[in-house]
Amino acid sequence: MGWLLALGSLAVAVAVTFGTERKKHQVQHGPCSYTFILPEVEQCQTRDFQVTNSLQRDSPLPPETAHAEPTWQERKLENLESATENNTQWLQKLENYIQRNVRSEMVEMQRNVIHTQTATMLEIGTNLLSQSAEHTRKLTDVETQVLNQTSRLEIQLLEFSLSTTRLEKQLLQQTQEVSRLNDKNSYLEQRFAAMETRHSQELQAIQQEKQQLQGLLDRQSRLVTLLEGQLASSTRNSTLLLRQQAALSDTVQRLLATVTHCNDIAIPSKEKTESFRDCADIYKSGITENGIYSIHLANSTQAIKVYCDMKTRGGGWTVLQHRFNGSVDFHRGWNEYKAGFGDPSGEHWIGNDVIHLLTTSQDYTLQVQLKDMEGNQAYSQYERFYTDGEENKYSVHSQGFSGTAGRISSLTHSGTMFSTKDQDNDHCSCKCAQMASGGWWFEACGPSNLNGIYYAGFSNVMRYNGIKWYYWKGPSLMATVTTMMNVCDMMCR
Ligand SMILES: *[C@@H]1O[C@H](CO)[C@@H](O)[C@H](O)[C@H]1NC(C)=O
Ligand SMILES: *[C@@H]1O[C@H](CO)[C@@H](O)[C@H](O)[C@H]1NC(C)=O
Ligand SMILES: *[C@@H]1O[C@H](CO)[C@@H](O)[C@H](O)[C@H]1NC(C)=O
Ligand SMILES: *[C@@H]1O[C@H](CO)[C@@H](O)[C@H](O)[C@H]1NC(C)=O
Ligand SMILES: CC(=O)N[C@H]1CO[C@H](CO)[C@@H](O)[C@@H]1O
Ligand SMILES: [Ca+2]
Repeated sequence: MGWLLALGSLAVAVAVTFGTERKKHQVQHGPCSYTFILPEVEQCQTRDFQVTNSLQRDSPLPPETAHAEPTWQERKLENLESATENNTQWLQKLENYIQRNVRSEMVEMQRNVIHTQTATMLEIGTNLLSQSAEHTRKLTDVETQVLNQTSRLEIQLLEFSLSTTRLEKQLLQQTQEVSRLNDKNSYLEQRFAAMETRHSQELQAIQQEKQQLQGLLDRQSRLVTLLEGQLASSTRNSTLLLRQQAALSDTVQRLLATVTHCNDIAIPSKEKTESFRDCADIYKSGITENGIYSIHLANSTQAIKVYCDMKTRGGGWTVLQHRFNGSVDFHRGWNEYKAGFGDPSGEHWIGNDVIHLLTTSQDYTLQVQLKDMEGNQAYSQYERFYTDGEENKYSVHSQGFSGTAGRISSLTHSGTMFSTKDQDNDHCSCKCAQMASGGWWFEACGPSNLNGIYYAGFSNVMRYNGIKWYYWKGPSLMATVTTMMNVCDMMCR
């Protein structure tokens, strides 16, 4: 193509340069004809004729040349002819060459071009095809996607519509429910109102009843206070009566005591008029016979019968306890030991209250006199002796031990409380008064018990519950003995 264009332009250039000049020469060579346009001779004045112009000089001779010498002209003509011939040959060669070359190259070129074009076109075509296929595929993809989306959207829409219908249904149901509930509610409200009215009526009735009851209660409480007042006054009346009765019985007792005392001491009415505190008092008044006398405890008008030992160690001993033949039972309870038992003329216990009152009214000495079956006698003495009152369980207090009945005191130490079979105040987990019998100042249970069981006759049997004064005779060796506890004031020391 490029070739054709170049040749075309050459031809045009030639035409432009010489087209308008005088003469045209045409050369026919095979199928190709070559036209040479040569300029007019008169225009070429120069002598040095150029070979390059020889083609243009291929024309009839200019008029100036015809006027020159014929030999030179002939030579020149010959030269021209050969040159023309050479040129023609050269041109032919050139032409041949050109033709050959041009043709083959043209063909080649055309073939090449066609090939190239075809390839290019094919390539382009395939490219286009592939591109279009790609586009088509993409388009299909897009389409499927769109379809997918659409279907999905449709499904969603369907679901939405379904759910919407469901929701609508539910809404409808709920609406129905709400209306039903409303109905029920109104029904309940009616019932509630009815109940309320009934309740308020009942409440009113109850309140009325309550008021009635309140009135009744008031009346009853008034009655109760009235009754209480009556009860209190009657109680006062009864206590008054009791007190009167007690006073009367006291008076009777005193009268009886006076009578018996008058019987006992009929003749020595001189001493009787005096009031004695204890046997020492009586002894000091000049009476030295053993016997039963009346004494008055401090600040008391009550007379107490006591046995007075006026012989032993100076005399004037007030006897608290005496045993000699076992005729009296000493296994007794708290109240009997408190009040005393037995007769002063026989075996007896003077009583814990009397012992307490007597021994705390002034200083007293205690003497324990003991005698065994064979007639051996011994004694233990305590320079100071007293007992507490019942509130302290008649605790014993003693000091200043001496005597012949053992080098160690057999009386339990100070502070030991009194115990009986019915009141356990000892320091034993057992009950000493029940084990050892009688009432005594048991510790746990201690080395003495002058109120144990009185066993008559000789015996080698160990008896835990017999009369005991350990540090004189050991445990329970005191069968058939005489015991006496007596007290005396300063006089007897
Ligand atoms: C739609 O696309 C989703 C993923 O984007 C795919 O899981 C599903 O299978 C596709 N559905 C259809 C019908 O092509
Ligand atoms: C209490 O005694 C008085 C007189 O002493 C008597 O008037 C009154 O009725 C008695 N009360 C009772 C409840 O017995
Ligand atoms: C007896 O009375 C006197 C005064 O009258 C008093 O000091 C003394 O403590 C009383 N004794 C007893 C044991 O009550
Ligand atoms: C004990 O002595 C008293 C007074 O002396 C007497 O009455 C009684 O009969 C005696 N009893 C015995 C068992 O000896
Ligand atoms: C005028 C001219 O140049 N003539 C030549 C033509 O060709 C032959 C042989 O090729 C030459 O010998 C001439 O001189
Ligand atoms: Ca005990």
